[in-house]
Order: sequence, then structure tokens, then C-alpha cells
Amino acid sequence: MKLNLEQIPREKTLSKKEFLQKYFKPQKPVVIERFIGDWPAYSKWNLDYVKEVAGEKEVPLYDDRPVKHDEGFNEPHTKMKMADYVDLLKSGPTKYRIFLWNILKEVPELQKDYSYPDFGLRLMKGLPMLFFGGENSHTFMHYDIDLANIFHFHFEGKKQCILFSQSETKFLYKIPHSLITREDIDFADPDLEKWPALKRAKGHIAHLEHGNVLYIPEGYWHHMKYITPGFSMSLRAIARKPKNFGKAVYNIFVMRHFDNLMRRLKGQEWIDWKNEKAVERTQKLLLQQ
Ligand SMILES: O=C(O)CCC(=O)C(=O)O
Ligand SMILES: [Fe+2]
Repeated sequence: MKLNLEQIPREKTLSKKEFLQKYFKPQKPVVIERFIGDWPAYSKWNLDYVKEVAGEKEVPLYDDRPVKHDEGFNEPHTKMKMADYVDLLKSGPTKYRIFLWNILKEVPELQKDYSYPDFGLRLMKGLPMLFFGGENSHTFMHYDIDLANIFHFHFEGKKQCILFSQSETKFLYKIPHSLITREDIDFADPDLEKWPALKRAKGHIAHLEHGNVLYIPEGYWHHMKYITPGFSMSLRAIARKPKNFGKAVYNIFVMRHFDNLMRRLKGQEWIDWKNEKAVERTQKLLLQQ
């Protein structure tokens, strides 16, 4: 048995009005295939170009090791020069990813290559973020701390994206006081006997290719698997639903600090407790369904 995933609709292109009516208002994901044909990035951005403009930059890298108590929230696992990282990506499968790399701060000249599209939402101009991954690497299933609307533009290669709305959280073995699910679930090929609640979850799936943009509605869970090496840029717009906005404020100002404090106080015991709780809570909720 497999996860219950429906294909995310694909549009060749989309007007602002259609986007707002068909996708933003009902909070549904969509892939727009040919939206950025007029951006210089569309023809210029690939791994060789990144190596050329940012080769000397030191980049923070993440692999898929489980969260440890003595590592802070989103702390990188190693560092490397971008030129060496691009070589590594091209040499074969690697788990190393770059997560949340701020273009404005790191390589401002890349700003000339894209513009902020008018989807009818106010995009946060200070936070264009890049993400890189090697063949077969994946991000953990998570949602973003600010539950933003995300426009995820993909460059070079192929990427698989699995999404769940917040309404499915009860089936996903969410870790309390964090934004992730159990890290030992492989969402690309999950063991549904071991994680039976997943059979109940209804999700969405899409494959992105160069130049495609995926709209991820507010607070949606997302799991990205790089089928081939590549990178993406996310632009974000603040959560509009009061409930989501409230959660964002709580996560940023309370949850994150509470979790860091508990890691310092209780160490690995805190992490282990949260992992157990994730299973316990999901099983309990399942019985109530
Ligand atoms: O594609 C990735 O590596 C992660 C993207 C992501 O989590 C995001 O855009 O919020
Ligand atoms: Fe994310």
C-alpha cells in the first residue's frame, strides 16, 4: 500500500485573478509550468552558473541525521566552499543539502535575474531563500515556522514534492514542540505497517522541472526529494488566516525558545521523549477517529 496522494494540478500559466480564485482562496496547491520564461534566471540559473558567481562562498550543509539535543535549531552539520559543493553534487548521490540560504545576503547580484511576481499577495522581499540538494537527498517532512504561503521555483534537474495540509497533522506523527514529523519515516517510500496512521492521511504530490513554480498554501507540510541534483528559490507571503498567523507568532516567539531551553536542560532525554510522544499522540488520535 502506498500513501494516499493526489497529483497537484498543473497549469501552463496563470493570471493573478485565476490564481487567487482557483488556488489561493481555497488554499490549494498548484504547479505553474511556464511562469518565469522572461526571467534571466530561466536561461542562466544552473549549477555551473552558481559555481561561477558564488564558488568562493562558504556554505552551510545539512544531511539527514536525526535531530540531536546539542545542536541548535537548524544548525548546519558541516561547511564547504560552494565550488566544492557543486562538484560534489555533480559527482554522484550525496545527502548534503543547503537549506535556507539568503540570496540577498550571500550573492546579491543574483537579484538581477528574477523579479517578484504579482500573484496578488505581498511577497516578503527580504527573504528570497535558496535550497540545494544532491541526487536522492531529501528534506525532512516539515512546515515552515511562519506558516507562510510559499512560491517554490525550481532550477536544474527534477524534484519530487509531497504536501499535506494542516488538517492531516493528526495522522503524521508530528513531533511536539517542533515543526517536523518523526524523522525515521521515509515519506518517499513509507512503511505503512510501522506507521499505520499514514494510511489515513490525504496528501498531494508533484514533480518539478526547471522553471516550474509550485505554490504551497499556508502552513502546508512539505517533503522534498531531489531526484537529480538541483536547486530552488522560495519566495514567501505572510500567513493570512488568523489561526495560522497566530501559530506563526507562537512558533517564532515561544515554541522555538522553549524547545532550545528544554534541549539545554534535559538533553537527549527531551528529544527521545518528544519522539515517543509523537507516536503516542498519533495513536490516541487515531482511536478517536
Ligand atoms: O526544497 C527544499 O530543499 C526545501 C524547501 C523548503 O522547505 C521551503 O521552501 O520552505
Ligand atoms: Fe520549508
